[in-house]
Amino acid sequence: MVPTIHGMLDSGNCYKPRLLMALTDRPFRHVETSTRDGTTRTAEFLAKNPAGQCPLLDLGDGRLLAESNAILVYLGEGTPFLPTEPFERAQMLRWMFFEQNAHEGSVAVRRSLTVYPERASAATPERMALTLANGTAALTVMERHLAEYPFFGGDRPSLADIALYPYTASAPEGGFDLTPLPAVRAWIAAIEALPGFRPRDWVPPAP
Ligand SMILES: N[C@@H](CCC(=O)N[C@@H](CS)C(=O)NCC(=O)O)C(=O)O
Repeated sequence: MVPTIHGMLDSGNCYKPRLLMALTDRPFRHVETSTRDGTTRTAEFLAKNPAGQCPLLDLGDGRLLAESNAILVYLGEGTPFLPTEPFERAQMLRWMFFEQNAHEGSVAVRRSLTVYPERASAATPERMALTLANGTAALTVMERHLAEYPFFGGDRPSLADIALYPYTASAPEGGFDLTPLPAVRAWIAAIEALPGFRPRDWVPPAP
């Protein structure tokens, strides 16, 4: 059965599973589920994910899975993007936790405060300064890692790279300057050169 990914095209979290499916050339359905029009707050959607967030994976047999990085781990099983060697797998998970703890809450949040007019009232000078400082710190951690290693979690791309790519690539939309981060820019180019790579607004043809 072809899985369905409920997601918002403009969201980096929702892009992650779409990108994995594109890179592994597998079919799925995309159902546009936007946080901006209230779709994630309907009773029907809250019954599927009480957190009221997308992405949400629907396997079509009653099983539902929320949290973008958990979805990556499930859909990544058996693909080259999920290392089987225990230490390599743990390193991949380390960077996926980093993405959620240190990166997404600043780099992604500053972008949403910048690009969504409905969030303008939340974009206080203090919040913009804090997300800029924290996001720059997270991007600098990535730069230091990428100065030594080509990817996150091993010598080849893993789910950690797919988790970190969307909001790093769109960081300039949130006012982050990637010019002083050459290793991050080279890594972004390497991800975009992977066979099967698709941009954020890509949706698959109907299966
Ligand atoms: N940790 C979650 C975060 C998901 C998330 O924040 N999704 C946003 C869209 S990018 C959302 O649905 N926001 C609506 C809300 O939180 O009410 C994940 O990685 O899936």
